[in-house]
Amino acid sequence: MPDRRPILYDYWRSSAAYRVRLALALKDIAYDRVPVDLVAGEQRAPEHLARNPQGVVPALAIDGLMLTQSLAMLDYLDETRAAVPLLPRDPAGRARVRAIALAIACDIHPLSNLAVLARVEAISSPEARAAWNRDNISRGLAAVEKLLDHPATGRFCHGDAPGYADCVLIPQLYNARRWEVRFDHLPRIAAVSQACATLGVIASAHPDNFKPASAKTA
Ligand SMILES: N[C@@H](CCC(=O)N[C@@H](CS)C(=O)NCC(=O)O)C(=O)O
Repeated sequence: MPDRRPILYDYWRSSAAYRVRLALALKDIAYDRVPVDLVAGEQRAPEHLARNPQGVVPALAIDGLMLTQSLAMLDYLDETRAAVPLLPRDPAGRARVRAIALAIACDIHPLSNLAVLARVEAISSPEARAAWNRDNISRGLAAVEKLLDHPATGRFCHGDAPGYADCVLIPQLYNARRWEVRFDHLPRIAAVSQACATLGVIASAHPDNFKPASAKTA
């Protein structure tokens, strides 16, 4: 059994880090948290680049390893901590759940990254940046809604317990609200969001719980 608590290098508003906070919470894994202030540029400091050469959060120190990439962390946690499985047991179910997660993590989220949005603004305007990001999130969530139109969807993305895909969807919905992108017209996503909102374990990972007193943003 591992003898040291994992350390999550985290930023309160990072949706990639929020995925890992959710997975740790669902699996009831105690961990320590080290904030990396993305607004202050701490992700590009040498000490963080030594943890994550991509200069992003999260990074997870666990079992003597330093993991990068949030979905790799979810997989590692599921493979090494069997209690409360995040992924279904059957290959077809796992493929489905990973497809939902990847549709968000690979196809929606990267276009909303801080560095990408800053570049969009630099070559256009703050208004164009917001419109472009809102359009990206809206179109991406509409596709996820179609993926959820499936018999395996239950109260949550896959069945009646929260798991891997919910760990990725919930942070993306946080981002959607932040950018005033509505999803109440997407009934399956709205239902999963409501089901998640009833669970204290999911609420425990919410960014507001980790917002530093110094944060200027709402
Ligand atoms: N695919 C990566 C994405 C990580 C990522 O993009 N993190 C963002 C926050 S959500 C970040 O640290 N951005 C810093 C920057 O753009 O400078 C993962 O899932 O871990």
